[in-house]
Amino acid sequence: MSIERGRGRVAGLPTWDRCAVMGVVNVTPDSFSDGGHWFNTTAAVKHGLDLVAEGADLVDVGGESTRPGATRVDEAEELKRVIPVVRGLAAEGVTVSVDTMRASVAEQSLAAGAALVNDVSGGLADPAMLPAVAAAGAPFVVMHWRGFLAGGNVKGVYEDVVSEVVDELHARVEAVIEAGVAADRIVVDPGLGFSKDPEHDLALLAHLDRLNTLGHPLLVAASRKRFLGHVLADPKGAPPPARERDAATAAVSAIAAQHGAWAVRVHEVRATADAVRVARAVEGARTDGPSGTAGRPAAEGAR
Ligand code: PMM
Repeated sequence: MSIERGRGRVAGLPTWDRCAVMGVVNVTPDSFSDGGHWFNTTAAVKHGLDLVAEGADLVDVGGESTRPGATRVDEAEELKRVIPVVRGLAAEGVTVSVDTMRASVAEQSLAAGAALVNDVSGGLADPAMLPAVAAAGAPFVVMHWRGFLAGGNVKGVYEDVVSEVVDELHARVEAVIEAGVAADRIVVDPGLGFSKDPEHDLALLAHLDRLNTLGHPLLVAASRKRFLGHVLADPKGAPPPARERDAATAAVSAIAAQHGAWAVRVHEVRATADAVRVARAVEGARTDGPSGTAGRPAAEGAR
């Protein structure tokens, strides 16, 4: 049970000797798991600082829900939600990531102190995104994405989900590099729940080693997602509500950390902060030498 190729470092970000914890602040009225609770600047900044106090290494700020069926917010509204929160957290010394599909939001967030751009579309939703990220020299999360999910999870047809996600992410990473983003600033993410059914998400988690062959630090974002509701469903098949999926989320965090994930993105930080520390301690107790390639430069070695 070694930590396979993975983890690595992301140029332009701090380094951690274990899987990092990315806490989520959704400044939205409708995000599926925590929407509505942090929908004002002061409360959102306070929530971000609380997540840091609980052990978050980075805080991911988003102003647009990406849940299936959600309608897009307009640009002005997204900017109004996100920028003051990014600025407030960055001013407190927090490493801030901005969760956006819009180049303008990414650019203004970077100017306001964000350190990382997290785009669930991997640069596909806005043609100006990759040039903006490249020009800023910012680290960039490339998530596996098959398009907007208007009308539901309509594009989740796979013959071999793991191979297809790995291949599609590989192609996307090539395009991102081609657009001028430095390879050592690229993080990859399988996009759990995006155009994926529970069995797809579980297959991807069962094969994090295959995702690590992409040669980029890996972000795993399982927090409170539908597949966990499916796993935890009662005998009648009723899933627990999103807020009752945090212990299951922490279990995924431990699995991800053990398999070399660079970071996990979670709404409830405390349990995951413990999980990644336990995974690190167990790794440190190995007697057969250093495991895997934790700490190796990102993007070393192609698939
Ligand atoms: N999932 C959501 C939002 N942002 N970012 C990345 N990189 N990966 C994800 O899987 C992801 C994301 C949706 O979850 P939320 O609305 O509960 O934050």
